[in-house]
Order: sequence, then C-alpha cells, then structure tokens
Amino acid sequence: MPGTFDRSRQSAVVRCVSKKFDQAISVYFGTITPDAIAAQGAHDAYVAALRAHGTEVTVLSALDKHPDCCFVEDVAVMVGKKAIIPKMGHASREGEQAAIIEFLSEGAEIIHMNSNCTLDGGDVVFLDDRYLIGISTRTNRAGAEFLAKYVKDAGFKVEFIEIPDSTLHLTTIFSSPRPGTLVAAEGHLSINQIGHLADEIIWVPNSESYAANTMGYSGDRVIIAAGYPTTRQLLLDAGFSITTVDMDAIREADGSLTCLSQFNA
Ligand code: CIR
Repeated sequence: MPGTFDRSRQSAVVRCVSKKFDQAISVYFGTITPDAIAAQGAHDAYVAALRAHGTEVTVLSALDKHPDCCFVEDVAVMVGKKAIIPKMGHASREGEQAAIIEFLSEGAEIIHMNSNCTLDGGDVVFLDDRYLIGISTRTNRAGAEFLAKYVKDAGFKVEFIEIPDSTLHLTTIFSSPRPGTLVAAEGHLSINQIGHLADEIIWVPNSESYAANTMGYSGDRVIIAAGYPTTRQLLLDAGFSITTVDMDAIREADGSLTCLSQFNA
C-alpha cells in the first residue's frame, strides 16, 4: 500500500568488508583498531541472519580502496523505485556510491543530490507512513530537504530530527522494529522530539545505546546485536521473537546492523 513501509524485507544488497577496514572511521564506539577479518566474520553471520528471515541477499565484493565500503545503508536511499544518491557526509567516503549505482540502476531510477547537499542513509528511518530524517554532522539541511521532496512526491510524510553530537546517525540510536513501535537509546533524543511519533517507545539504557539499532521483520521478529541483555529482555517483554548477531567487530568502526544493508524491495 503506498505510504506504508513494507517490512517484508524481500531483497537486500550488502558489500563485503574492505581489506583496509583497519582504516575505517571510528569515533563513537571503537575500543580497538577495527579488524577486517573479524568484521568479515560478523558480516557473514549477519548475512546468514537476514537469509534465515527470508531476505534474498546479494553480496557484492569489497572495495578495497574504501575502508567503510561495507556500510551500504549510507550510500543510497530508496524511495519507491527511485534511488537517491547522496554526497557523502564524510569526505573519505566519497566514491563508495559509484559501485552501488551500478547495482541499483538495474531496477531503479538514479537521482543524484545537488552539490550543496550532504546526507548519509544512516540518518533515515522509515516509520509506517513517514520518513524520519536526521540532521547531523553528516546530513545537512539541504540534503534532508532534497530527500524530503522525493519522499513527499511518493506520498510519504517527512519529519526532520536534530541529531545531537553524542551520536553518529539517527539509526545509531533509534529504530522501528514494527509498525507503531520505536526503540530509542536514553540520553540522545528527547521525548519532545520523538514522543508523538509512536504509541510505544521502548527506551534502552544509555549503556546499551548500540542495541537501539534493530531490524524488524513481519510477525514481531527482530534482529538485534548480541551482548545487550537489558534491551533483549525489554524486547522479549514487548512480544518480539529475537535473533542476535555478534556485531562487536563491526561496532569498532561505528557500524550497526542496519548500516550493513540496502533494502531494494
Ligand atoms: C562512518 O563513520 O561513516 C563509518 N565508520 C560507519 C558508518 C555507519 N553507518 C551507519 O550508521 N549507517
């Protein structure tokens, strides 16, 4: 139905981890130098989890010149059959888009953002009948407004959310695992910013902020990162069936579950 985000997650594309993953940008969660081999292991487990949930996953080769290339969520935003291609919010990630355009152009019209726009797909969350777009250190207002025009033309609503410096992207601390439900990490966004958006907001403790990035599937199934017991219990109490993936090696480069995939159907 137009205006409603399809959570069937039929088809996704992912990209393997770069050999240069040790040079990936790491500002928020990292405790050690990112490890390419460990991260590829986590990536393999992630792909297996998506497939177990029924997603048909296309795995693209790594771009060895681009340390952050596995974070394909950031390099395009799908709006119906249009793929909006941003100017990346961090200069070192420029160039990653070209390789996804090649893939997406088979089924989608490619729209390039204007040169004054920056946006990372990690600042975009789909919530039922609307796109929520974070204004962050990566996504500027011009980028958000550019995307908003296409979103509205496609029949969706749009809301902008100011992202605090305490986090990278909107998706880093916020997700919607099923219609009408949000998961948010305490200490980043305020109730004034998001309280009106959903009937149910599951606040996870700040110490488990990383686990607020969830991937919801139909039937109240959800994939979350392993190692966050309070969040897991909150989601169990809310009626979810939970699959966990060990994301520690991906987290070292500030990447979360959703960052690793681009859903194109
Ligand atoms: C970056 O800083 O751009 C990468 N190291 C992490 C990107 C994570 N992507 C996402 O949250 N969508």
